[in-house]
Amino acid sequence: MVDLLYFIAFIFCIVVVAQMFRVYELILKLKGGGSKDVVVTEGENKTMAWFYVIYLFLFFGMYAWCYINYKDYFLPVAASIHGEEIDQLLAFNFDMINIVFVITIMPLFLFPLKYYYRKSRKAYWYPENHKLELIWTVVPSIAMAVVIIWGLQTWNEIFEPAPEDAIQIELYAKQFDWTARYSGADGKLGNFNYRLIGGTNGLGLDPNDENVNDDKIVKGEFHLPVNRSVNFAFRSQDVIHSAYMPHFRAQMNCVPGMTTQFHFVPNKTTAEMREITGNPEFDYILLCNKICGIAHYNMQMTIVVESEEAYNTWLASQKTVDEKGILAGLKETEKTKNTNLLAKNN
Ligand SMILES: [Cu+2]
Repeated sequence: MVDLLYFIAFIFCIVVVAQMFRVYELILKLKGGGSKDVVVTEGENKTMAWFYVIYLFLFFGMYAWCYINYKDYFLPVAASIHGEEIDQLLAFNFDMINIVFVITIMPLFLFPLKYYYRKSRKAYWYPENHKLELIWTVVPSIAMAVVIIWGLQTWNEIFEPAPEDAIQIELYAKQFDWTARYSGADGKLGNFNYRLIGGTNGLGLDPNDENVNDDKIVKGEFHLPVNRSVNFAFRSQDVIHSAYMPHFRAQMNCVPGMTTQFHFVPNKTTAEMREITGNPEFDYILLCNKICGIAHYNMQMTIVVESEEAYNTWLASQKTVDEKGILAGLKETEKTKNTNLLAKNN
């Protein structure tokens, strides 16, 4: 209804403007000059040309002001090895775009001043220039090729399989929180099945898989060692979530029914990052970056990056699935039932 009123108001505005022009024409006619076209003088042309120049400086001024004023809202330096490469690639793209933008926009707004209509001057007929055409085809082609080749190389490097000695962590998403699961001493994450989700077993861990018992389940905050490759497996219980770790330039969807993966090497500890940002409160964070429901905003986890010794001490202090008794509640009969279900499933 409101939209309709806006539309009607818009139509009335057009009618009013048209009527004003009609009145203006009638006044001109009364003054005796009505049948002639409106003549724009050289002076008026020049004024308009200067407005273009003023606009140009206002525009670039605003551009610079926004950049300086909102600099604090940008992400700080990347805290992972591949993140630094992504930042370089992005900076190269932006530098190139900015240079071309300034080079093309400046003449666009300065030419009106140089070439506004004067009676004494004739336009120069300049139909073609093969050399110029060759330059403006070849130079952007080369720039484009550099961006694509560099981009593909970076992409391939990032998505190479994780190294053998990578730390295995599972990030499990559900409405509305995260759970991190670390592989135990065996370096293997135990099996799971969605049919086993229930009671204390929120992750659907398989009680019949021996690798499960030494896994460690962590909530609220998880730790990573600096300069070690970390391989994440992402799962979701309900809807699509997205694990977003902005400071490491990492994001991966968590999709129900499948496991997604991403690995990276964090290269700055939380303490180092606090110094870099000048913020003693700084913490790395894991966020959900898909609007997954009403408490989506609250779906986060703190990440602590520290030395390998500190990480090992922290991990040792965490209780295993066995110690927490997460699967103890599962009766033997249920275990058998579940085993049968799993067998049938496979
Ligand atoms: Cu979510």
